[in-house]
Amino acid sequence: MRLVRFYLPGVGTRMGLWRDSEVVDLTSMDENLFCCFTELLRQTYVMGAPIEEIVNEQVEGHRGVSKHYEYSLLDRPPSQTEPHLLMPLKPLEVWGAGITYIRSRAARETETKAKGIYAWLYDAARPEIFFKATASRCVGPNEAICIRSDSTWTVPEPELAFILGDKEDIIGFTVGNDVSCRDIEGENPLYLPQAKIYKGCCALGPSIATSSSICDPRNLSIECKVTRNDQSVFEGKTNTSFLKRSLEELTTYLCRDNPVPLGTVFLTGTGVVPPDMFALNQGDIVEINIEGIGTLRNPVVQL
Ligand code: DO4
Ligand code: MG
Repeated sequence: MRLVRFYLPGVGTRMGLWRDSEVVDLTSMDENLFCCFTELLRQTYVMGAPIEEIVNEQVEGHRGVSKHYEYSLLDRPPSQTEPHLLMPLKPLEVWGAGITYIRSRAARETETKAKGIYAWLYDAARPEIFFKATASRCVGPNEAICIRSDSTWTVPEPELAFILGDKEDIIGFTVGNDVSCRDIEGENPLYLPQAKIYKGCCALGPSIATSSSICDPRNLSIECKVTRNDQSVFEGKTNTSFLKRSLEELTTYLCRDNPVPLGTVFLTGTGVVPPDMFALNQGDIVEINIEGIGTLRNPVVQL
């Protein structure tokens, strides 16, 4: 099951069930239950039922009277006057894991002045985990991701992201773009928060695919494409089977003595890094597709 959030002019924010080419308006069925993803998540614990059961019951009960929208008509730039997709949830916290793919280890070793630390980290028992963003720094589908004004080497990082419930359980998955400044992190690893956390540093969406709808999260293809002036300037792909650490291992380290809020998003690291001479430019379009979740598309803005 894939859930989205979208905006309808004159009506407001809605939650939707994305089925085939259309989105069913869930909020019109129950405004309280479907006011946002975190509230729905809270209700799963109150009602003792999984998300799918709660949603399916509502959809069944409103058969023939529910409102439907074409997904392709929602998947467009945000505007006050047109319906459009929104970030599927507004997480209080977004965390990231690093150096979880051999490709990331290699890229980081090339860019850093602190040679050896990433090679060491890749094999260490404790993973790299860093605070990435709050909802206000994140953007949804078709919203602008940003290049810091003091960076000349910013790149997309296409990552499988998962959403945590209240018992360290994985509720669902989304596509994450851990936009990062390679020049700032390369100068000194202690600059990592500045390379990672700023306005428009993270994109999430387009949907939340519930855990039961993803057969094997360790076998998903991730594809990334960057378009500049209508021409493809970078294409890369990986598969989550190359992820070095299990999702459980990452979750255990994140949550150890660190109570994270319900609906926390965790980015699992990148296995796609463009060649070293590549940097994002103002006006580029970044598209990331993860099978079973959808394509997250964002334009790039230079701050
Ligand atoms: O320490 C650098 C962060 C690496 C990262 O974000 C990744 O591997 O995805
Ligand atoms: Mg990353």
